[in-house]
Amino acid sequence: MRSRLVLPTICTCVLVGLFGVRTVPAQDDPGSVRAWGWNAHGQCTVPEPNFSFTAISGGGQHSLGLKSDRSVVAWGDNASGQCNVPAPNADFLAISAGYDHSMGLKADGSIAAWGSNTIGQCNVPAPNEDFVQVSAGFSHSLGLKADGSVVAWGWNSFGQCNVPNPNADFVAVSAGGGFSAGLKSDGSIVAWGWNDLGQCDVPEPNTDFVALAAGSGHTLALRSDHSVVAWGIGTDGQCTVPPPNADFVMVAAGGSHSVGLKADGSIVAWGANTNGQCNAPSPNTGFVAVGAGASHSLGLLGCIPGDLDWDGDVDLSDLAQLLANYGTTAGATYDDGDLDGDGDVDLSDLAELLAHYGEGA
Ligand SMILES: [Ca+2]
Ligand SMILES: [Ca+2]
Ligand SMILES: [Ca+2]
Ligand SMILES: [Ca+2]
Repeated sequence: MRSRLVLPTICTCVLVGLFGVRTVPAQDDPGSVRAWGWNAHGQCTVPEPNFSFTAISGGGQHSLGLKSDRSVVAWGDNASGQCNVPAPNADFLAISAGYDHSMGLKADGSIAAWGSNTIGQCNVPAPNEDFVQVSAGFSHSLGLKADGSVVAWGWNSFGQCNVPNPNADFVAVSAGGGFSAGLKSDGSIVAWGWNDLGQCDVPEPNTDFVALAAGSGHTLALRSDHSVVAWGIGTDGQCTVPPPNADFVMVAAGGSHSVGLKADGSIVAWGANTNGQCNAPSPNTGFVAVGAGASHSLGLLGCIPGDLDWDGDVDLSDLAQLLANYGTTAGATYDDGDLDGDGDVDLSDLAELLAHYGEGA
C-alpha cells in the first residue's frame, strides 16, 4: 500500500460517437481485480464478487485483496493456510502477501499474520501495536511503527531481520526474498540481508526516492520524478526498465519480474515472462494499483473518489449515502463515506465527494 505515490485521477469515460454508444471502460467493474500469469494454484482466479476491492498483493502462489468493507479476500495456494484469513475478518487497512504467509494491518495498529509459520514469520513480536505498515517477504516479515522504527521477524539466515542502526526515520518498508529494504524520510533507501547479487547495493545517487518494492532478488524504487530505479538480480531482465522510464506512480516486484503503474492508469511489466506474467491485460487502462507474485501479476481497476455505491458515477445516491453517515466518528468504511480512510465521516470526506460530483455521469 505504501508504495502508492499518487492517486491518479482516473477519468476514462469515453464517448463513442458511433451509434451513440457510451462506454466507460474503467468503471465497468470499479474496484475489480485483474490477474494474469501463473495460475496453477488459482492465484489468478479472483473470487466473485470481483468488486469493491481497494488494495491487492501478490504472494508466492496466492493473492490477497482488501475490500472496501475492510475485509480480506485470499485466493490461490492454501497449502500452508495462507488463504485462511483469521477471524474476525474485519478492520483491515493494509495487506501484504509473502511466499506462503500473509499479513494484514488492522485499524487498531496491530498486525494479523497467518499461513506458513515454519520459521516464526507469523509470530508478531510484542507489543503488537502502533504499526502503520506491513510487508511480507519470502519467509520473514517487516512491520513499520508509527515512530519510524522497523520491527522484523522470521527467517534471519542472512541478517534480513537485523535492522541497521539507526533504526529510525523509516517511512516505508519492503521485505524481499532474503533481504529487506526501507525508505527513510530523507528519501534515501537502506537495504540489509542477503546481498550475493547486489540486492542490497542501492545505486547512487541514493536520494529522492519516494516508494520501494522488494522482490525475490531485486528491488524497484520510485524517484520523485516518477522514474524507476532497479537493482539486484537482473538475469531475466527484471531490472531493465522499459523506456520511457517516466510517469510511474507505483511499482511491484515479483519473483523475477517487475510491474509498474503509469500515471495514465496503464500497466507496464518487464522481466521473466515464462507464464505470461508480463503480458499486461487488455484493455490496459483504468488501473490504480499493481501487485506482483512469484510468477503472476495483479492490477486493480479504480473507481471515482466518492462513488460510494460503486456504480461508476458520483451522484445524488452517493451524496445521500455519505450524509446518512455524516458525523460517524469511528469505524466508517469507504462505502459509508469515509473517503480519506481515517475512520470517520466528516467535512473533509464531504468536500472530496463534492469535488468529484457529477463525474462519470
Ligand atoms: Ca455512484
Ligand atoms: Ca449513480
Ligand atoms: Ca474520513
Ligand atoms: Ca476526518
